[in-house]
Amino acid sequence: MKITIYTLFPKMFDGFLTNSIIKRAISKKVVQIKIVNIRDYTKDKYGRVDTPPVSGGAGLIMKCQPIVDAIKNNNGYKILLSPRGKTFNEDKAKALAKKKEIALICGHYEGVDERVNKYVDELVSIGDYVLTGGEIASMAIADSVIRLLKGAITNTSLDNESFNDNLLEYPQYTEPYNYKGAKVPDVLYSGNHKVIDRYNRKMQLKLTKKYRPDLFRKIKLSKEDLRLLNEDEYTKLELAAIKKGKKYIPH
Ligand code: 6GU
Repeated sequence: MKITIYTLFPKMFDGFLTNSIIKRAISKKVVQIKIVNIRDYTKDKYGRVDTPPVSGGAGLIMKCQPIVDAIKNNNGYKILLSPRGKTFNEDKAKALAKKKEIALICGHYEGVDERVNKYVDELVSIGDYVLTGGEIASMAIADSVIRLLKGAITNTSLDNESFNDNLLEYPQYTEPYNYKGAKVPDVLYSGNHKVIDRYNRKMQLKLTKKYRPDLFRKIKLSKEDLRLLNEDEYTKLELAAIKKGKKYIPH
């Protein structure tokens, strides 16, 4: 895949391009990233790329000409980073990861001349807050897309992670068993992968239900999922039943 990022601040990408996974993806030719300085395309006699809006008012608005000329010969799918755009998510990352070429165009927070919009395919935001520019948003998008590309990371890392099937990731632990009184769940030492898988699925369901009820509502729960969700409840009821000398039969 080829990703071209158009920006007035190319230096902001130095760290991004030299971090381990992105750097490795570039050297393995999984992705080709080009950073283009929009300023190189201005035809303004004073070299301006932004000016105050025609109606007056605060801030500098990015001009049409440098942006449009910079992206003119790019045949990729063009995204203008803008707080007004549709909010980015993992499904969008997956859709973009299928494309051969994408262009990410970074705007100022004060804005971009409205007429640039018709030269791009889509406006995208990364969330409901305002950044000083589209640069960090473009890095977030590029990062999430690159890690989905074949060969960028080991594929097993992609299987059980947050947002697959609208489920959050299950908790993971490292040694020691007991850290300041907080213990690793014993089941994870059982060596029984069926039991561990079931436990992890249950934790995914419970954590998503608790922390992201909006995602939880979208999950198509299987009978087994419902059973897992109710398991602790049954155990409590079961114990109560046993205490009373009865056999508890869940239904
Ligand atoms: Cl894409 N740009 C800016 N300036 N702010 C944002 C954003 C984009 N997404 C969220 N906030």
